[in-house]
Amino acid sequence: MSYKGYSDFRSDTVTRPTEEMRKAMYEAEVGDDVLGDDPTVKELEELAAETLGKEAALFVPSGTMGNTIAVKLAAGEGKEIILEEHSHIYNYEAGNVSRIAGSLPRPLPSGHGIIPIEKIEENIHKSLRDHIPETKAIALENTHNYWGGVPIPTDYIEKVSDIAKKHNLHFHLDGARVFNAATALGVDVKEITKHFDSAMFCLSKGLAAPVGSVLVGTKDFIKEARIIRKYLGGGMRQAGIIAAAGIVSIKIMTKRLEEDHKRAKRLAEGISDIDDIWVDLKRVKTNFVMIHLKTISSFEFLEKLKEKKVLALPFNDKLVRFVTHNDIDDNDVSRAIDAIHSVFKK
Ligand code: TLP
Repeated sequence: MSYKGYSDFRSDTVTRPTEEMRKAMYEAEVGDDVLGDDPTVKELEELAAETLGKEAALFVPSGTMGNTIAVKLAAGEGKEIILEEHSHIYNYEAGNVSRIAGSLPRPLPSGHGIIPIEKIEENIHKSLRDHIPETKAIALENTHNYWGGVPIPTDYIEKVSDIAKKHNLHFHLDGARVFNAATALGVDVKEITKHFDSAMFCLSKGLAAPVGSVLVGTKDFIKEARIIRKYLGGGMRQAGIIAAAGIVSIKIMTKRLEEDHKRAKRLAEGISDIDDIWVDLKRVKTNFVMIHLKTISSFEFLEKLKEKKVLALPFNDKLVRFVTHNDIDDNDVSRAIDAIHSVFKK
């Protein structure tokens, strides 16, 4: 289902709203949500809280805002939060972890998103003296973007949760694509989120809504989060118009993600015989395909693909990401496989 003639694999954020979403948006009952009057936003928040098994939820304009609010509440000014070194919160959220939340990130190396448990425990700092910032929170990312959309197994999450409980730390999930993780792991999303104190997920990624993310947690946590959203400028008025699309995302779009995962697998397998690139097939478990280029730069590769009407995203000079989503069909995958083969044809 190419758009303007392009098969767009840059991200699952490029999706256009579905027909059901457009209809729901058109018909949405709305009110001023800053005054607490929008019934559609309330419905979305209740649905999100129930789906993720938490007491309450807050509709926010972006995943970045959801994570920023969570870090500010979970760690806060002058306190540490343990993160994976390639996490989105640490690397790709404009420095908000310190700029806005005022916290000190403690980035730890991992094997494909899994920080060794003992490394986490070693890095928990108690404020023994005035000059040592105390650790207050741990965050995980699931699926993990940088590591190729890999799902983080629930038994590992449980172990980290035990450590968080033992040391009285807040445990936050950057679950921008947590429904992809649940689909890949074959579990209800609650089996993932039940281990966390708070979680953020995006409606505007694989779930195809035009705007928005949701932060979930306890009633008290969300009450505080609402105040921070307001002073960050995230209070939205007749937001039911966009929340209506988010309801469709949760009710319908969460059920179709396996399709995206199968297409990603097909794409990866379809190019795995090309000598000039390397794809780690065993890590293609959700909707991402990471292509390591051996012989040309990402820039050169992407220019050539663009001529064939295929778009993808450079991660670095030799690494390119392809993401499947609701606006990518089997023809787009075939076109991408052919285009990639044609780039390296001898
Ligand atoms: N990720 C985007 C870009 O930032 C790269 C993408 O195309 O993948 N957490 C994770 C794990 C994310 O991948 C993203 C967005 C966010 C948070 C932030 O969400 P938004 O863009 O809504 O602020």
